[in-house]
Amino acid sequence: METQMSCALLLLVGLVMLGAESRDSSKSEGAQKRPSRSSEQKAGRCSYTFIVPQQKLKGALCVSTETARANSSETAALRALLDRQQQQLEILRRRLEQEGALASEVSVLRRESSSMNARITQLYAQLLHEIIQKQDQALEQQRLENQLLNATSQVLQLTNNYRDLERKYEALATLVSNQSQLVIRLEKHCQLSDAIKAQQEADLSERPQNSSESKPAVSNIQRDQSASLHKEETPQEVQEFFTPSSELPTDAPFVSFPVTKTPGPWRDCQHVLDSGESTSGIYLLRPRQSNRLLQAWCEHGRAQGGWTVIQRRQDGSVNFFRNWEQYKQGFGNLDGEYWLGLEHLYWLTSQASYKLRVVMEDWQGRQVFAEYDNFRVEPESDWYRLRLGSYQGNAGDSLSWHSNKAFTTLDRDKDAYSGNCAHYQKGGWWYHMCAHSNLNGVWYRGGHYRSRYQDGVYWAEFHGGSYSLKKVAMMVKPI
Ligand SMILES: [Ca+2]
Repeated sequence: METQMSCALLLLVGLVMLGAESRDSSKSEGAQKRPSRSSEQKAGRCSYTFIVPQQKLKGALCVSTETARANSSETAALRALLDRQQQQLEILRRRLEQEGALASEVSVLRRESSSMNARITQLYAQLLHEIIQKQDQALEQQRLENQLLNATSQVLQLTNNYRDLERKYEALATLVSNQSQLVIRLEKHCQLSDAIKAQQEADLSERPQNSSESKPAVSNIQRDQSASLHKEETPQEVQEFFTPSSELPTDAPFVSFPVTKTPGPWRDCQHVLDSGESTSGIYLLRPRQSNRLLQAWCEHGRAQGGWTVIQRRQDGSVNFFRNWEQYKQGFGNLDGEYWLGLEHLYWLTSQASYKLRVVMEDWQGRQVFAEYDNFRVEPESDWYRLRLGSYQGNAGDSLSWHSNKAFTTLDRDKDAYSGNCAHYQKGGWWYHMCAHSNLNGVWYRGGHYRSRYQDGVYWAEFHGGSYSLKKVAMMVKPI
């Protein structure tokens, strides 16, 4: 190709040089040229004009057509090459366009991805904020629930205190009434004795010799009178006057008001029974090594008596969903539903070896019991942990699973479950994870109950966890 180009250039340069030489020679030899122009004009218009040097040509003048043919084939080859290059250029251009479109698409996708990321981050932050807000709300709600619960418990406590005061007032009023009647009776006796004495003196003065005859007529009265007068002198004996006795008047008020020979306090209800008091009722207790006075219901009517009742459910009249302090101190009505209190229970069961008896009754009137020996609770420093011995009874054992467990209430979670069992079981108990027995749960009427959680008064071995028992009592007695 390059050789072809250089040949064409040489040809052109040769022609130009020839032209220049012809111009120079035309100036000097103008006279000689004129005859040729005139000959040109004479011959007519030329297709090609060959300017040849002034040298004398010798031989034939030839025009080579091979070079022209070579040039045209080279041109064709060049054109083909150019076409191919143009095609390649076209292909490259298209590819470039395609790649450019792809790149723009990728950049658009990148932009979208970054905006999506930003949106996700924003949503995540929003979600976190909402979660925190909900947690705050839940805490606040729980706090308010606790407050409400405390307020309700206080109101119930006050109501119970008021009832206790009313009962005490009634008892005192009855006592005053009885004392008034006693005073009236004694006054009558005194008046009668004065009258009899006066009569005796009169008789003696009238008939001193008949003294022996008069004795049978007044002997009964004298005996009674002298007896009552002697009794009047000693307050202890007067005190006996209140107790129902065959020798003394037994009017209704004397019998209805149970004044005991020894008003206590006793160590426990077994002590009460041992002291001769075999009537079930409320007694004043003071466990050994404890300065705490407490009242409890002594059950002497079943299982040989001497039982100190520490818990009782029977009509759902008392709310057992209470806090730690209330389970510690006790609550309820001593002649109805009540919880003796963990602190009392601790002092009570630490003075001797006790057994626990749980008595239960279902809604068909069937009664069963479960007994455990060596029952006691640890002090508050150990969360009133439950200690139980071996089981016997016909109710099934639903408490041994809770042995060695701390007591848990709504406000003090000591159970092994991740949440607070008291929250779900609605009571206070020696919860584990959570309960085979829940005797401080919600008292449902009719047995089987429907609730979101197993929160009834149940004993799993007796009717299962979804059956709320009608009557339950827990009581202790020294072994
Ligand atoms: Ca827990």
